[in-house]
Amino acid sequence: MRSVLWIHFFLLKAADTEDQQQTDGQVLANAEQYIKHPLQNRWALWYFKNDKTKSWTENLRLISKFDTVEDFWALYNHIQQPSKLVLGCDYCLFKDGIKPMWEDDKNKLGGRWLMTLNKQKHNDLDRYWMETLLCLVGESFDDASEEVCGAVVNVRHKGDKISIWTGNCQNKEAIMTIGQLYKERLNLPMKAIIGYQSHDDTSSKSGSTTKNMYSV
Ligand code: MGP
Repeated sequence: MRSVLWIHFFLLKAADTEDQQQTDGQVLANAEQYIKHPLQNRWALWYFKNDKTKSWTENLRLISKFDTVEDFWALYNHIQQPSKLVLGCDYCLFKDGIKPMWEDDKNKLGGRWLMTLNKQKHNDLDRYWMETLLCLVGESFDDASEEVCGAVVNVRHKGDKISIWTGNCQNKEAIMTIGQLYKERLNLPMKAIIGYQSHDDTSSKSGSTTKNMYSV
């Protein structure tokens, strides 16, 4: 939460400074201008390109890492919004050191809160994804933020998906806190239900759906 405040603070400060420069006509030596604002964690952004000639792992590429508010926005503004990606592509934002795959030690006992957007909701995709990124880099889930490993957006013909991955699917209390706060942050209607599924169930599923361990 503190970091989200920093984000807003930074934006206000930037506007402030611009005004000052315009009125004074001179550049003030303001330390605030030069110090980047640290995030609680370092994050890595990954991109998945659906090339059928390669394996799933080969299609996953690290784009960049960042650990300040300023570098987050620089990266965010530099890359395509999810809605502009080719169908079959993903972005993944994970804490540095955790690969965005079920097999990573930090993910293998975990699962994900999964939001599936029907096709009419494609226009909301970018807004939901930005809010998800802000929840992560802003550590918005109180102590339960520790449980967060990362988030994924899948751009798919059958309906886009956004998920928040957590480290241990047995940590019900933290998972429920994350789910409830996430739903509030996305401003989803009360009647909209999102479900949490373990990676174990997702990776071994035989049909098209995976059973929910929890829902909010
Ligand atoms: P997907 O990209 O998560 O969802 O998984 P999609 O495309 O909507 O497909 P669906 O099965 O959910 O309907 C697609 C496929 O990518 C999976 O069936 C796996 O073969 C592969 N895959 C996805 N993930 C997240 C992993 C992973 O973490 N590890 C490995 N090895 N393969 C994965």
